[in-house]
Amino acid sequence: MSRPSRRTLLAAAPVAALAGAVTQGGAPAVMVSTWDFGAAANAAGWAARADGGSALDMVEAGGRVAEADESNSSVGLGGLPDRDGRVTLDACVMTWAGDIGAVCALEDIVHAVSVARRVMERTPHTMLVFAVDQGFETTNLLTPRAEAAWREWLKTADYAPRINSENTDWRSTPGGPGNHDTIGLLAIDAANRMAGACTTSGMAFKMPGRVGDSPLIGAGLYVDDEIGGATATGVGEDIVRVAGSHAVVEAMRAGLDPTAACRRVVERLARLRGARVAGSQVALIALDKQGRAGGFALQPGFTYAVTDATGRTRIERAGALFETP
Ligand code: SD4
Repeated sequence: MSRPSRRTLLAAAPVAALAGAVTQGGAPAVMVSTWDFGAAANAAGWAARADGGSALDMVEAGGRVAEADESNSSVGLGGLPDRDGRVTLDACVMTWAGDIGAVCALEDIVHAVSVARRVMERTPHTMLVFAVDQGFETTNLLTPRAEAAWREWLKTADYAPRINSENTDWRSTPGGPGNHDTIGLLAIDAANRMAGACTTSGMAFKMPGRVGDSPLIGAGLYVDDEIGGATATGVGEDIVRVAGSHAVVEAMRAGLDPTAACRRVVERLARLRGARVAGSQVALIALDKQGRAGGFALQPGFTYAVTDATGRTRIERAGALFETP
């Protein structure tokens, strides 16, 4: 079967005019995170801020909420396993000062974001592939629900349809429970410093050892305290190709607002990969130092949670490249 050319693909998938423009509205944001379930994460982050916590404390607190949420099948406890039935987590953090920490393929520890922070604060390195023995409690991350989903998957053991099946979930219920995904968080503290975090169990039924974008600074997360930050969710292989989060921050540095910056990077990916991204989701969110939040995705249905300094949270629906206007 012949593949449509890039030109055909882009012509067939018109860009929604001004999609995402609404995401610039509202009071200045102090915290933004991916998906509707980011609202609960933002509430924890906002509480950390109110307690005098730093931007790093805010994103860690938020990430931990998603990691502890068993119903979220892409983060922490309850995450869907690799094809051998092992749940492995990837996470990273980045601060206003350019301090970074990351962990990949972490097993048996729920709070990968805290391990990433520990790597940053207590080791001379920025990324570790094995868990650090620093007193983190160990837990079996494979919940009965995730195990059942894995056993069901084993019946076909076909990886590609799993990506499409995620797509089916968010196409059928945009913003609904099927949308649970990696969480990326960006926050500004009371001292006007920014930090970010990203935490995930990665793509369901991935090959053992596979690492996506989420623990990679520049791909799943990037923060520049002069400009703002960005974080990503979706098919990590595609996010890495364009160093997605760093590219968004650089687009903001060049003068684009957060939504336009995210959109520019999604468009770049579509030009680069053409039909090969037609069935994938890639979504980016950004927060600039003026407190403007924005986001943009390849596919419709992506939402993100934006919280202002008063603690008020709104859910924004991102514009998408493959959205029918
Ligand atoms: C990854 N971006 O590992 C992450 C996971 C994700 O839907 O967003 N999954 O590629």
